[in-house]
Amino acid sequence: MAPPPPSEQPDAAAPGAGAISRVLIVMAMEKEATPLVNKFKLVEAPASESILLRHQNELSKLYRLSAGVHSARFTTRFPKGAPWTRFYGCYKDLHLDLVMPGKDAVFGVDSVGTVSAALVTYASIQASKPDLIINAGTAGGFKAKGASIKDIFLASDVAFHDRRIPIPVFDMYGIGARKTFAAPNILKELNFKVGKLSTGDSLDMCSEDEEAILSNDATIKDMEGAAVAYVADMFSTPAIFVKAVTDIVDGDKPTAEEFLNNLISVTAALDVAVTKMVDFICGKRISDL
Ligand code: FMC
Repeated sequence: MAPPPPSEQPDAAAPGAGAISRVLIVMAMEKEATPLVNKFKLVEAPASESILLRHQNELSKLYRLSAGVHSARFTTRFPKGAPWTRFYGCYKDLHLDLVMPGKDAVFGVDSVGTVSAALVTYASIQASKPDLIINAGTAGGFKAKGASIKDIFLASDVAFHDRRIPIPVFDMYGIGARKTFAAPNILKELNFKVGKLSTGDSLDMCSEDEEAILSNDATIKDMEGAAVAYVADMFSTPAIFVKAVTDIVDGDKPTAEEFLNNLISVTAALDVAVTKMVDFICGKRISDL
């Protein structure tokens, strides 16, 4: 039988048996992602181009050059019309894909929130079959639970706080509480804080949300984490959630103002944290995390 085309070949050249080779980073906002795109020297996959074909070309070049050290495999293109963006590249022993839901077609702002996050996560898992997902982003923090501005948290659990369905069992489905993939060695090595993450589709917090967040026992609050976790679990892909605190939810400053004032400086802290994490992941197996 003829050998399969390069894009169908297994990642035989992965650094060590069982080592993590493909990492998918899911982020919501361009401002959060740009420093990481630069740091990892990722390049943008043009929306209109056939990703499959382009990667086959890249691969055959790589195979010619170095007997295939890296597979740049991303076997399905994003569908036409989706605003999702993808940056990719090799960093040390890893193939990285950094994806974002992109800009809203009508308003031109980052498509933050659960719907877009779930969609782009779904499409990216189908396309790249990552070994590991990192959902990185900003979050609000509760000072009553020990959060401060610029803290970096690894979420131990995720849940929703705005899916109220007061019917038995549907209520629990709505909350959707789940444990995240435990990464004790990342925590030990990188000294991040640990806390539960609560996700909802609003930046602000009404009293019903507050009650739900308290009952979720959350230390941090975002707009994507539990949605990414839902999709990652559906396809049995380990996912870790690294969140940097831009605003103190139970403080005295208006959330939107505090968020915008701190976004750039906190994003810098997030990028340092994600870089350290990716450096740690290099050459490790999932079970080493
Ligand atoms: N509440 C909810 N989300 C956020 C937050 C807060 N106090 N601070 N920062 C965020 C994150 C969300 O996940 C969004 O991606 C973005 O920042 C705010 O639109």
